Amino acid sequence: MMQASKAFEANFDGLVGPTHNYAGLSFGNVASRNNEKSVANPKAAAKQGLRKMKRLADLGFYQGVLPPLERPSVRLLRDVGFSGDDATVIARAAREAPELLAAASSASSMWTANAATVSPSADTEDGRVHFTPANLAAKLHRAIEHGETRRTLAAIFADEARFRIHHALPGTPALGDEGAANHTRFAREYGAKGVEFFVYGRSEYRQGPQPQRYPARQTLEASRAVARLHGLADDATVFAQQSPDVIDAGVFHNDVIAVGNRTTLFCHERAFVDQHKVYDELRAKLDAHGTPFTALEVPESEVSVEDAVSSYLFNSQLLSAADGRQLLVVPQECRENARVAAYLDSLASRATPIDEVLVFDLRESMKNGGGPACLRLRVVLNDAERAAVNPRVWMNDALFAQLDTWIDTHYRDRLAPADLADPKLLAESRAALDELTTLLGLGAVYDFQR
Ligand code: SUG
Repeated sequence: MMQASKAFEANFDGLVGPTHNYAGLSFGNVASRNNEKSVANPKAAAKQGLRKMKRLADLGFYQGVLPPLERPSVRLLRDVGFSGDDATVIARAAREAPELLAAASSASSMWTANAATVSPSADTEDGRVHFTPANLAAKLHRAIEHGETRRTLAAIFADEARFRIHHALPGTPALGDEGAANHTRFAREYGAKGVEFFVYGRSEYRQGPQPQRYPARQTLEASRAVARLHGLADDATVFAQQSPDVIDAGVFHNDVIAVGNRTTLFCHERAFVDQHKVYDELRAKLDAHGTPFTALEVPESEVSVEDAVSSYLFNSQLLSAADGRQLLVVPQECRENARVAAYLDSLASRATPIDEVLVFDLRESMKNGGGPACLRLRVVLNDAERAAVNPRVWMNDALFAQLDTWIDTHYRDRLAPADLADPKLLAESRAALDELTTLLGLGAVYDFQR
């Protein structure tokens, strides 16, 4: 039996890459479709994300940075038959298959909640922190992330005695896996044994309700596979189905309708199939090791699912400060929706586990359906594990200043769909990433550096 050691939660945010754009690639993600073909501002996007990281680091949270992946992915374009030198490959793809060039150019790795599922060492059989990069099989532009993501994670969590980085599950519809966006962990303290909560959209082999309009990206079979790979005990896992109706309303990941932290689940009343049974199972499994559980449920009468999808109220970060207070980190859009703003204002006068609300402008990412929670990967680490993390990726004043200047040097402030055909974008992006690997001490993680 492992001793419960002192641990904390670190958030690793994805730095927005230089090719951030609006290509409308994610059917089922309402914001992605609504903003298709509008003009993006990669510089502003990267700075918005960076400011969130800095602010949370300043507040005393452990905040890390994950680098963007190499985009455009010339490798994808070659895999689908375009040939010649890199500039020719891009020119041919732009002419013959602009949608494939858009998929190859997406900066989607910024949403690191989809990078992997992570289980802390307190929960796993072998006492290591386990990572399974998500295959993201539902969307081409995301299905090309996991190999590079794995390489990045291995450069940051390199100590194999402490970190186990699996390969992604086979990328096929039966095993569609979207990573931590559909995974939540509850525990009394971060270092105590927890209960891991996996939410899926459909099952490949068992009959059950399915969404009719939009795809369910995560399967039960994938969630179970990840739990098995991580060596999680049956009495410390709960699997729940997301309600198909909310997927059809634009809830393409569970983190668009629910967020949890330690002993709190904050969610909409329509989030899950058999919602009260889900709470009961969570409560019972947590109670078995003396951990309390509170579900803070928001009723449709106060905030509709539609309001939740447009404001991203639940795509918030629920963070425990050092003094034990819980902070809810929400996007600006929550203040712009009158019902959501009223709900948030009412928290002050209600007895809830949320003590304070912090608001961030993340508009560039939000226009692609990525809020505060999408931008971060949670990794619970004890002191020894933290000491084993590549130290250069932790946010602090010096790294903030370096990255701010780096963004100014390398990023455009305007990127329209037609600009993806510009061969200069590849050179600019590689120059930026090359310098970034030095800033973050990552070594040669990108194909173009090997
Ligand atoms: O996979 N958007 C992402 C947003 C991911 C949000 N992540 C979480 N909820 N955890 C997606 O749908 C849009 C790209 C475009 O349309 O250009 C996009 O990929």
